[in-house]
Amino acid sequence: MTARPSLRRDRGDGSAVGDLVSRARDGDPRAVARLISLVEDESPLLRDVTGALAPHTGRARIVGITGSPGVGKSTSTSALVGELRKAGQRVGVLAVDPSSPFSGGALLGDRVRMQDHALDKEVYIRSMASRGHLGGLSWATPQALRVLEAAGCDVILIETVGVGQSEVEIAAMADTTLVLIAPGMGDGIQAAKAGILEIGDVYVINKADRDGADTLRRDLRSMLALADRTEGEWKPPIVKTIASRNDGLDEVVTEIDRHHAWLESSGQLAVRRTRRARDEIEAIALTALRARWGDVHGRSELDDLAAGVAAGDSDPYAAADALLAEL
Ligand SMILES: Nc1nc2c(ncn2[C@@H]2O[C@H](COP(=O)(O)OP(=O)(O)OP(=O)(O)O)[C@@H](O)[C@H]2O)c(=O)[nH]1
Ligand SMILES: [Mg+2]
Repeated sequence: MTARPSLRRDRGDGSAVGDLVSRARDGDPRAVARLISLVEDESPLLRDVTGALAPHTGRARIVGITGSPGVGKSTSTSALVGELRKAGQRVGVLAVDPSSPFSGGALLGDRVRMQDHALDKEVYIRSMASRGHLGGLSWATPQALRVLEAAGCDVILIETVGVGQSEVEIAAMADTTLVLIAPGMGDGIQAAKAGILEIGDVYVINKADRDGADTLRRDLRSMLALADRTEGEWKPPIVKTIASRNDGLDEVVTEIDRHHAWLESSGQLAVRRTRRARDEIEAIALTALRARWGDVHGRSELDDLAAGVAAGDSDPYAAADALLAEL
């Protein structure tokens, strides 16, 4: 951990933030780390930070990596970083753990795995936890992405730990979502359950060194053919990899590139990014609203209104209107 000198004395004028952002843009990893910490800590400087970052965002490709625990996400992420570095790309990695209240702990193993890239100045690696934020990941992750974009990352990989809702949330933040499955994990059935048939842009059958990879590929292909996918004519490819041996990741990169080209030519890139901005604005607004609601709720207004409704002096709609007028 790097020490964090206080920024408090600079609160309000934003000059410390401007300095941090320009250092981050120059590729200073400590400045990048500090900016992400400001995001995580919900610093009062956040408005200044996002304001200063805005002109430098919108260029990176964002790739989400999801899949069941142990399927090989971290191994694949590390191998992908290697491939992308070969192509001269600056890479950001955001490992997001929605279930952990602490960043780092659960992802320690991943950090060790990522050590191949620890000394590469063109790679930023950061783990984040939602820490029980109101609005959780939907609010914090996009801001961390902005920091990495401003730092000049060409590609940002988001690895999520966990299943279900978080996978869908991450998919909504990515331009391209990779869904990893592996033979022998009961993934054939899980796939349909978790809704991953709808979110994948590229499917990766990892651990292809194990028995059952071809069967899994066949099953997945027929399930995908039946799935109700709405976004145009993109047919998600299925790639086989052995991430632990660095095998097949070049093909994954090719498919990510092909998907990106399709996103651009079909107009879907703009659609997805606008939708993402919408979600982001909504998450920020709802978080603010909840905070204000908490303020109102904490006072006695609600109790008074409730007593009035219970006594028949008022109706609940009028009471709700009165409460909203307070916000
Ligand atoms: N046989 C085989 N093992 C692999 C392959 N890829 C990864 N593994 C192993 O599978 C285990 C889990 O890999 P991780 O990359 O940590 O999986 P993960 O999806 O990040 O796991 P969580 O973060 O816990 O959800 C490790 O022991 C890897 O070495 C592969 O292609 N073949
Ligand atoms: Mg992992």
